[in-house]
Amino acid sequence: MTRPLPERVQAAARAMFDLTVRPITTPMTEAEMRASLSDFDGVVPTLGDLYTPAIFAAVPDQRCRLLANFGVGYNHIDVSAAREAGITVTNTPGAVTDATADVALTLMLMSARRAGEGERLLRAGKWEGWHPTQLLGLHLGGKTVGIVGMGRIGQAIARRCHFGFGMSVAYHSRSPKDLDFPARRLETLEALAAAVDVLVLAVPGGAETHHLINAEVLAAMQPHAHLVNIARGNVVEEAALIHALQSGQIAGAGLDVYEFEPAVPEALIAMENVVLLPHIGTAALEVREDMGLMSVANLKAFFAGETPPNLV
Ligand code: 8YV
Repeated sequence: MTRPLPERVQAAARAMFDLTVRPITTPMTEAEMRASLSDFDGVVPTLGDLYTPAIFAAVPDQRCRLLANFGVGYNHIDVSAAREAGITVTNTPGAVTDATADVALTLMLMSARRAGEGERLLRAGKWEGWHPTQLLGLHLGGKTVGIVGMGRIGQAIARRCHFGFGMSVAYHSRSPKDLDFPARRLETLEALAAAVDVLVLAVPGGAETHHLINAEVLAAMQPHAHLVNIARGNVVEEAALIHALQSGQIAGAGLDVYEFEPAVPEALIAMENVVLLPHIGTAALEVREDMGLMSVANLKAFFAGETPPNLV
């Protein structure tokens, strides 16, 4: 395990394997990445552990046969290079869905209703008391949410918006989806951006979605609209987002992920109309336990000679 995972997860792994837990919380260094491939049969890596083609190439006779990623997103692993090296990759879908959707709603509400700004005002001792036109935000009820990427997490967000807030749902995805709630699919990202009050990003990270939200898409959004990102930071061209916020092209943003995480631009920190969370999409003990136990189940099946349940 490349980071300390919850005790229940470590215990489950220890019951079946000779377990080594790397005791620190930062991503592995390149030397550690190489050692992970040469010294272990299976690895449970996670966000920030960059398995690039160069890392696989540097360890030609690797011992590792499985990367059982902790997390649904695996854009830090070059899966085709892993495959070429004869290494299987698995992930943890399902376990993360509801918790991540909840954080999308947290960001939607915080951004639209100016919650961060209000809390900062109060904590700074600057609240002079209620009045009828103070901190007026955007009411979400009856508005339109646009979901970019209608996979498991996108659908969980859409359901919360439709059933919980009476919002209309529009989306853009590569292929039409068979959905159990009403939703309108728009052919282009620009058309979706122009049609909605809140645009929420729920696509996987990786080369295909890098800078999907660029200056053109942001320019298509309405000036009262908000952008929410719970996916991966580099789905958004951060410099273009800063420009769109500074110039009033959009009203606000709620972010859980950043292009150069954990670095967060000072320009974003300086703006009142931006909600900044430190990648807490799945940060609840039971969720992290479920994710970890899923990784362990993948390891167990793989080393029993079976097809792991969550093959990438
Ligand atoms: C994880 C996530 O906590 O599952 C994912 O892909 O983004 C988060 O919920 C973290 O990234 C570890 O993978």
